[in-house]
Amino acid sequence: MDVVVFGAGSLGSLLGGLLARAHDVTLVGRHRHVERVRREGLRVTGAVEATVFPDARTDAPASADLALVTVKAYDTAAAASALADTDLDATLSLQNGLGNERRLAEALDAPALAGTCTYGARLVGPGEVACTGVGEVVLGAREGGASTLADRVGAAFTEADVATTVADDMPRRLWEKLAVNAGINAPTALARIQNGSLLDGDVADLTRTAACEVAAAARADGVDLTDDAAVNAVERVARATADNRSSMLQDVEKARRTEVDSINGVVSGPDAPVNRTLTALLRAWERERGLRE
Ligand code: KPL
Repeated sequence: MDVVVFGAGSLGSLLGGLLARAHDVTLVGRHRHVERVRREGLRVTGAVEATVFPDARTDAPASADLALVTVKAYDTAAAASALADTDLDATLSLQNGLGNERRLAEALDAPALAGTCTYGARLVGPGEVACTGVGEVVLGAREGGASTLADRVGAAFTEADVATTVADDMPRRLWEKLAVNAGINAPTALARIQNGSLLDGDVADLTRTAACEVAAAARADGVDLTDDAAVNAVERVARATADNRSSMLQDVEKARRTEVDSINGVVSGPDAPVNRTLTALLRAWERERGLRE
């Protein structure tokens, strides 16, 4: 399969590197990283070790079977317009937040699959990405149900030894992932702590409540996500990624805009005071640093 990874940051580079073991991969990313990959290949270190030689560039190629979109949620519209002239059979969003695949489907002339990913990744520097935890990619039709396209993409990922499940309940899984990110990302970013530190102490309640508020919003949207399921999911992921620094903590440490709008901000109404507070605090931090209006 011919795969273009649009957004060769940490997760995009890791997945691109893993997929390049079995497929033709093009990484689209920033100049310095792309230049190094072109000259010396991409080194995957940590829990998986490999050196691969994908194509690498700063703009979208003319065609690909699949565009794997891994940009930050707030860059999805820009990614879609950059891919507008690429001849594609399908896109797969592996991003935080809700609605990314809908945005891709609306903007591009190719079906969009939805997905979640629990692999841990850290961009060590140009040309090197560390796998900080072997997780799983789950992908499927964005509105749920069976999909031969999802089966085909899932088989291609499996062929490259990327642990992958094809699921027929993506809407529920995306809401559950939102509950996990709502409970982990903002608290770790604000308190500057690793994911595992959320499991005990005062902040554990905050994490659980943020996840339950997301579960309530999911139910209001017709998705069957119980509070228990949301709490179990957030605790399971915090335990499995205990030593990781969440993507939002990494953003804050690098003084970059966060994805709070697409995570806690999705459920920041009057019935969700914890998510509203977390959103307000991170937005204030971004505003003070000139990262948002
Ligand atoms: O997706 C993540 C993120 O950091 O964005 C989790 C699952 C919380 C792992 O750190």
